Amino acid sequence: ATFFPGESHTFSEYLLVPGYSSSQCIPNNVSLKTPLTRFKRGEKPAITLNIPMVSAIMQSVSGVDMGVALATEGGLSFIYGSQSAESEAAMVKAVKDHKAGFVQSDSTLTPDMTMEQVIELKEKTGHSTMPVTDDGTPKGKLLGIVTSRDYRPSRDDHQTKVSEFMTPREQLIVGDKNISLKVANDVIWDNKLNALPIVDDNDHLMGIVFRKDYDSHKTNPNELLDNDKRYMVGAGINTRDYAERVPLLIEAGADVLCIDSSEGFSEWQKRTIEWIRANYGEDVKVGAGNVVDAEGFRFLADCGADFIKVGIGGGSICITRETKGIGRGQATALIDVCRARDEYYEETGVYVPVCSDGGIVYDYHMTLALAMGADFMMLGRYFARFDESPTERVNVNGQYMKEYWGEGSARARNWQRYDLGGAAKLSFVEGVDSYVPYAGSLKDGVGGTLYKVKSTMCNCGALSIPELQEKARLTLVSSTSIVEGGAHDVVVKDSQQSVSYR
Ligand code: MZP
Repeated sequence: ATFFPGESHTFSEYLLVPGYSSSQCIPNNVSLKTPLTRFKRGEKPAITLNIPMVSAIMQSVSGVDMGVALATEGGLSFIYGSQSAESEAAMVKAVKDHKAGFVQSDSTLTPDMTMEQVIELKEKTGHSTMPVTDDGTPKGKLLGIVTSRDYRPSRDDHQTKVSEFMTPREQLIVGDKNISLKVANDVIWDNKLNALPIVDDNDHLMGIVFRKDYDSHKTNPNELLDNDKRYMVGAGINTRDYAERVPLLIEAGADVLCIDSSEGFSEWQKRTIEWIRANYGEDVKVGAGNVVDAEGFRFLADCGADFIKVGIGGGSICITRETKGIGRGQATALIDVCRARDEYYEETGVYVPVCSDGGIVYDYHMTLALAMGADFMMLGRYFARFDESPTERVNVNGQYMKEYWGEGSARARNWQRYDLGGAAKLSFVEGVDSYVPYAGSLKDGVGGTLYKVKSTMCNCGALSIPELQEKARLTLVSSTSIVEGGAHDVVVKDSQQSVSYR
């Protein structure tokens, strides 16, 4: 056997030691731009992210709403692959087709449609808010809106008619089409709705402005309705059905793919990448993983992976280490792999971005991951807490929670992620089904987190991620000093305080 020297550590065992900050080091001057895909020295990556965050390839995290909301903030979602290739492709297409503030023509309803039909349409289009017009087309007269709250009712009666649960538009429309969002916001938020319909002088539906599009209360809705930018989106694939799945995802408009596997140092991943290269050359971008050491990184880099994910057993819902005894402390794994990435770059002139996947608990863990060399992070638990994750918000003992389950849990039954060949089935579980505290909108959550990341970068004298990686000074901490790091030897008045400060 080979014994790795030293122990493997987690993020919580490290701290950053501040460096010199000049007067230029203010959060507003910090850029979080980062490469997503491999590039040669002197060239630019084909895909860059504006923020170093991608959402996990999981049923309970990455659907259409997450894809749109995260892309809006400058990150990227990987739509989950543990569904049929057709429904995954439909989700990819829905994100690509989603225009800020605009309603797709196939998402309109008529008042006499049944709940069952609404749900069917929702599954096809992935939209969480749908307008109801008198003739079912966007040209028709707008009668109301059906929101995701309406078509996820606990009532079983799927034969209920749309007219019985739609929100009448009279409650929503304010003035003519030049209404300001300030007024609209008040109306929408009072009604706890996420969308505002805009009609023309003849009462024809022009589109819908979604809550996540309200950048400022002064935004004129018309600006959002002329907007034709397309969102970037990724999609998970597995090492079994790629020959059928990849073409559908590419056709649907996926910008990048990622092989979703708990253990990526395998011939299966090599075969998958080879198939993609043979059929699409370098045009289709594909990430691979997960690995936890230099050897695994080099193997996937040589196979041609566009980025490589690091992390085994550190995910919040993961019990792989307990079940199989494999894995490595996330910080140590990341440091080892990033060193290998830098050596590979020196040697070959090819930079292969590294993604730290799983185990981010506090916002400061993100700054640590970037300082240790990660180009971006994949997050599951973090995003599952927001409105935009595809799961139910439930009240558990008086506290709002969102459901969050692992891809290796009995609930997800994603056997392909853990597949080692042989009979196709989930032999034992490697993940749990859980709740995470509800945390409001993605926009607010991500904004707060990244402000902290930028502030810490300033404390380290860094205005960009590469600069942080170069300048960061890290120290391991003893278990006693971890205790010292929290509030201690005082009686905290409000126990929620320490939680909200993180
Ligand atoms: P976290 O952000 O919740 O800590 O971790 C998310 C990551 O855990 C995912 O991106 C994936 O790599 C991993 N994951 C997903 N499902 C399981 C499981 O059921 C898992 N064991 O480990």
